[in-house]
Amino acid sequence: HTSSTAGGSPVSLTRFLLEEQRAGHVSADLRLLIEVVARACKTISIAVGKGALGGVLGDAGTPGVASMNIEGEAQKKLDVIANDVLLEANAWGGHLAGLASEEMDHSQPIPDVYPRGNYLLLFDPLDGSSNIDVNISVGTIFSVLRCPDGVTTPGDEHFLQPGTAQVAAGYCTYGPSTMLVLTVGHGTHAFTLDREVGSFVLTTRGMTIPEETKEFAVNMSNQRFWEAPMQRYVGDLLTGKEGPRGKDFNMRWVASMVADVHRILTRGGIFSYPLDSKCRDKGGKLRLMYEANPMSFLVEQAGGAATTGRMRMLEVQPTGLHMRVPVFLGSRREVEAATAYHLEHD
Ligand code: AHM
Ligand code: MG
Repeated sequence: HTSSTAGGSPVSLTRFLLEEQRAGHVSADLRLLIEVVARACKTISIAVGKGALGGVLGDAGTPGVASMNIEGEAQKKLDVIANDVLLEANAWGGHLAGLASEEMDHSQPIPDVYPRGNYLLLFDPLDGSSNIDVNISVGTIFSVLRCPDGVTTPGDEHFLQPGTAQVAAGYCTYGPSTMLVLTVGHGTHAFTLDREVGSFVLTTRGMTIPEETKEFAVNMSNQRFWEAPMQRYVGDLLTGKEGPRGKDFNMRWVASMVADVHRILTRGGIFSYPLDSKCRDKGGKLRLMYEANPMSFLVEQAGGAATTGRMRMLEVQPTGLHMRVPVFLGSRREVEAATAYHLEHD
């Protein structure tokens, strides 16, 4: 890790982004867009942090009639609040052409009353929201694409670009501390919210995921629903030192992707949400465009790897805004091992 301070003084997100702009890594518009997303994350962090005192826990909708998102999942009040914060913050900035969210059936072009820019923003406003009511970390995940040339009013089809086309991606984790983890394609960097000052401060420049790991993350209760190669892969992990992998593994599962990925970016590991017979028809549980792709971009930029078990995640051609995929990401050698079990089986 290189130093996160310049000449001893802390580097704010604002300063970091200005320096990235001077280095030719981001345009002025992209810099401002990331600043707006970061500001929205601060607002969401305040709402999440109030917990039961803010009257924001529980399901959205009127009592007894939970409101649902497009996939028929019950929305939490904070899902709706976080979505509104991100929509409102980004509508008038002038750097976006359109937005898409896990919580909205279709993308939205920026309203005509505001100037339109060249970028498309996708987000999961509050991932892992089943954890909110039990005071466990949740997070916001986002991905930025370019709006195709000549398109002024983008529709869903203009968002369907592979992950390699992302120009920026990140997440904000609302845990014991609030952290923003960001890539613009030149490494993965972590910022911690200084709550007194109200600004994100660079705390790790150039996160690096160890190549090898002895820690895996998966929802083991789905074991009997997995495909044969996944059964075999995890079976081999569980036999430990005596088995073909020759080492003992530890397991972690927060059930909040942002928290699980943050742990992996910090100390290594493999995260997987494989195909199972319950989610087979849907293609997986996690969403490609605003969960798997931004996380895969961050992980690759930190020296890790990300696949569907069969191919590099970032090369998947999306077929729908809410497309789902199996996910394997983290320590490079371990992701390669898990992927090999699948490819050898096919
Ligand atoms: P969500 O977008 O509805 O919150 O679902 C995504 C979450 C991930 O954060 C987490 O990795 C996964 O779902 C947990 O799934 P499970 O409850 O099956 O373990
Ligand atoms: Mg989600």
